[in-house]
Amino acid sequence: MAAHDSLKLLNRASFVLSAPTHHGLPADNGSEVAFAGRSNAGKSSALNALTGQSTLARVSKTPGRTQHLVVFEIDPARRLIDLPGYGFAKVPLAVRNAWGVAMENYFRERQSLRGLVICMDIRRPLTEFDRIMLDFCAARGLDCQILLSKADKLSRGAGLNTLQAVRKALLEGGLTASVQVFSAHAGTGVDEARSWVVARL
Ligand SMILES: Nc1nc2c(ncn2[C@@H]2O[C@H](COP(=O)(O)OP(=O)(O)O)[C@@H](O)[C@H]2O)c(=O)[nH]1
Ligand SMILES: [Mg+2]
Repeated sequence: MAAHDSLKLLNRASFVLSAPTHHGLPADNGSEVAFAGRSNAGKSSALNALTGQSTLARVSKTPGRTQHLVVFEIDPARRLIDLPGYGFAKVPLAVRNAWGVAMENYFRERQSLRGLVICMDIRRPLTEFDRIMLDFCAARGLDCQILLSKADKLSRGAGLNTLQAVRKALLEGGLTASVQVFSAHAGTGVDEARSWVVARL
């Protein structure tokens, strides 16, 4: 699909509901792509950039707020799912455990899940929680795209070095996720990420 058509499709996304577990999600048919990331990694900004809607996902300056799965519907058969941010110290341990259980169940049981996008701040990629998400994907053979976000914070050369380092780490870990640089602010990699998402919907 041409870049313009990918944007046109994703631009239709609108908020439907949020739910604490996957049991509250819409019926498990059609296809959906989920978005994960450490709190403050730039996930909401990425969702806004991909959909071409500046206010779709709330861009929060206070990390760790969203503890629900948030559903954006493109049409009755296609959805984007904003997963709760993880790994933020101010979230109580009990909530973090509930997070782990909710995520594991979602990844294990959700038939319509076609791909996962993981946002990682390019200055701090592959945290412990990122690796847990990658393991969930590996466990069910789910396609995964890593966005090395906020790439505008690094020089182009430093960004490309991180890209190579992350690819190498994935290979060494036997993981098959694909990786790209991304900046919601500068628009870097937005077309590439859009086509990855649309190809899985
Ligand atoms: N420099 C820069 N900052 C970003 C970018 N994307 C997000 N941010 C900032 O990072 C912070 C967290 O962004 P947000 O999208 O709310 O992250 P989330 O918690 O993962 O949903 C905000 O202050 C954003 O303005 C980017 O591409 N470049
Ligand atoms: Mg957010």
